[in-house]
Amino acid sequence: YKTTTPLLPFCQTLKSSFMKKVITYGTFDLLHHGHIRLLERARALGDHLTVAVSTDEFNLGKGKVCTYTYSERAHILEAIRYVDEVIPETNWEQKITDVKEREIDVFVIGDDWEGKFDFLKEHCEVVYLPRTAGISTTQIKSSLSES
Ligand code: C2G
Repeated sequence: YKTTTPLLPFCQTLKSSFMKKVITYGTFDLLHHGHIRLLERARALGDHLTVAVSTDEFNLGKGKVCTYTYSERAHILEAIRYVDEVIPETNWEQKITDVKEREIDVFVIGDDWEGKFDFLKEHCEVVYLPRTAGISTTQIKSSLSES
């Protein structure tokens, strides 16, 4: 028999209510294995990973001038198996709204930010992961400029 109410949306709603959703924020310029290890570990904390990528304008506020534009950085992140969704990070205030509206269970970021986002603890788990030593976008830029 043909069901009148399509099952797919129901299954998606059901799935989304049981999925453990993770979010992280960052610039992710000149993507390197430190970023990939962060994304891999973040994704492993749940069933779905959203990455909020800093826009070019927001990066200027962080004192960062990116090599890749926002759309290039977003496109690269969308190609990573650990990333399920990419959204823009446009300001410092959006995290609580993002966590609430997207029903996020875990906020993850590298421990260079240790303690900086503890205000999110009343809304979700907050996990600071050890950074990968010996690699950074800044180091990549300087080694390229020396060569
Ligand atoms: N990272 C890492 N190991 C590295 C370099 C980066 O684990 N060697 C992590 C950072 O800790 C961060 C993520 O990779 O969790 C992205 O790093 P950046 O692009 O430098 O992000 P950042 O400028 O710290 O932006 O609102 C939060 C900010 O947007 C974070």
